[in-house]
Amino acid sequence: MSQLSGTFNINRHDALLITDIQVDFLPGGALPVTEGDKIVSVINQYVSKFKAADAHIIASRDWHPPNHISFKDKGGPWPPHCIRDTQGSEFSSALKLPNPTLIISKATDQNREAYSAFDGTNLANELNKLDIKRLFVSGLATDYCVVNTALDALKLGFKVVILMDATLGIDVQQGDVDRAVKTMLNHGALTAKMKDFSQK
Ligand code: VGL
Ligand code: ZN
Repeated sequence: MSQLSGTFNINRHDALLITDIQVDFLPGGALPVTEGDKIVSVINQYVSKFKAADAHIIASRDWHPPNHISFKDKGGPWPPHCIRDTQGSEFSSALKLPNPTLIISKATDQNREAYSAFDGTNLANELNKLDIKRLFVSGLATDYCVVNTALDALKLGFKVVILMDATLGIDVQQGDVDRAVKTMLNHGALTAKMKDFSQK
């Protein structure tokens, strides 16, 4: 057998974290990530793989109140987006979330920005309850939610693998995404693509 593939064997101590695959972050939405829709089918493939290996599926969502501090009219950097319980905050209809999926809502306080899925949520507790040791991170946006979530996970002692074919970023400044990836690697994250998983 070739050793060139199958680097990662997924098990029940692993979780696939699907970051913010919401209508507003996809083409046509309020804060679209260019080609963000292209990774949704890849994420669906990862979901199948992780399900088959008895691993956990977690989906985060940006879940802002109507006057969130990050919105331009409140002095923040972003157009209004992902306002809770609106169409823009819904998960993409192309995303195939299985049952059960653990849903983590973040940045829910009007006066506080929170890019990390750990910030102000019970994600760390949930991971510990489920005995999850390693997070495979996918979704949007590499240079905001993904990097902040990954760094918090590493700080908390979880292993982190960034799924490079299943994440995309905004690149407000050219190079932001590359810098975010370097930062995650410097803090101990690994990267992987579909070919790095065993085919079983
Ligand atoms: C995000 C910009 C604004 C993210 C959230 O989840 O990456 N980016 N709000
Ligand atoms: Zn936001």
